[in-house]
Amino acid sequence: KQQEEEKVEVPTKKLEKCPETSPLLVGPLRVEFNTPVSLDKVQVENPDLEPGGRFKPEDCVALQKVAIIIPFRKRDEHLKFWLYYLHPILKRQQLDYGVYVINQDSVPDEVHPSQDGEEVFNRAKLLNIGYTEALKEYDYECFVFSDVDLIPMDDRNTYKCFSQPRHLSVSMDKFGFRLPYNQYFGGVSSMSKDQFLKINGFPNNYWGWGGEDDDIYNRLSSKGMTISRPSGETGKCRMIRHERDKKNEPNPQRFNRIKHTKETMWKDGINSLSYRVVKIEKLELFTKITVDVGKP
Ligand code: UDH
Ligand code: NGS
Repeated sequence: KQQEEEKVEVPTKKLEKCPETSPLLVGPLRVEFNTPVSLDKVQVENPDLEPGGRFKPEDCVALQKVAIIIPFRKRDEHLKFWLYYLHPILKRQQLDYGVYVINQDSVPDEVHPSQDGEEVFNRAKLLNIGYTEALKEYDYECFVFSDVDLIPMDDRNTYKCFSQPRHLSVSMDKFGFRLPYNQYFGGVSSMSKDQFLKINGFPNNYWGWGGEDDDIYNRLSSKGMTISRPSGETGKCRMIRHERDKKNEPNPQRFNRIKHTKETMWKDGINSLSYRVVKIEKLELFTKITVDVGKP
């Protein structure tokens, strides 16, 4: 009788920690982008997600709480593939996770209507914003920063954090499944809150394409951290082919900027981040945060 009453008072049974390696993993995956996917299909296939694209395993306590941050503007087709492939993978990895799409706002511009008033894209600043906004919502301990067009080809490439900052997209199809150079830190990476704060987050002043990932690498290595990576086999991934985006032209200042990371990183980072949230949408498959990042 007494036991029964206790059960009523404590409705959730005490769960064990999830195992270090998820038993649900299947290894190599088929990844292709020939057949478009619809958000409806992805929703039907993932009925177990909480609003805003949140998930946690039902029968064990996830080892990490992970916020996945995606820098974004006008890549809806890519995002559909990303959601289609990644949700099932992340669930099999038994993570307690949420997906945050940080959408750089496009303000209609009366003077140049054809350009849709777009400002230059700023990937690293969007990532800083994602870190900040995700933490307002949940006590995340790990942050995965992922381009929208990169899909892992093996679910053993766990989207979590390690004792050193992790580079996950180590073996991309477009580079012949090799690293383009040893210090390459672009594509998909992960960092614990501590690791991220140790480097004052990411630079906010890389407008346009290139160099911001090298700046992040410089920050990490100047603080004595090393890069952790999966094997070339586990780290295989495919990039969705695309043309260069408008308003994300190569940044001519990038070479000069990455030479001075050590001096600039304490002035420019999470401690100097400023932006304006335009809209937060809790969609079924992800949380979309539209932001005004300002201009160069
Ligand atoms: N991104 C957007 N919208 C943009 C620009 C960038 O969502 O307009 C995001 C997206 O998550 C993307 C990431 O920022 O995956 C990195 O930007 P990128 O895809 O432009 O970088 P990448 O190095 O491509 O993949 C560079 C241009 C390649 C041109 C190849 C022409 N064949
Ligand atoms: C380097 C860029 C990185 C970029 C990498 C791969 O040259 O930002 O190429 O680019 N660094 C500089 O320009 C300083 S990719 O082949 O994916 O277009 O991530």
